[in-house]
Amino acid sequence: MRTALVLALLVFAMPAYAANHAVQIKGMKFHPAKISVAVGDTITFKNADSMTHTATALDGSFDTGQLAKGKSAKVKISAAGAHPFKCSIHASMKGTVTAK
Ligand SMILES: [Cu+2]
Repeated sequence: MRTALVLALLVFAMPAYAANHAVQIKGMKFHPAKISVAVGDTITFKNADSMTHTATALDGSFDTGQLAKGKSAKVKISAAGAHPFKCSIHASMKGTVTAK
């Protein structure tokens, strides 16, 4: 009984339709720079540049940390709304994740 309840809660908490989106960092830019997602989706940022970058939300909702050349990080978008982000090393690198 208890196991069934726990399983039911797990299924409820992790919808099967959560999607992963890919953003490439190349040429000091995010590709794409504007990403539309559903709340609960994940985004994988991959750094294809030779220098280190980050993807850091201005509202603190996500942060890849420092990504060296060839590294990637997956972040989860948990809140609805627009989340502007930037590279914390290069202020000119900007983008926006919009979640609904
Ligand atoms: Cu950068």
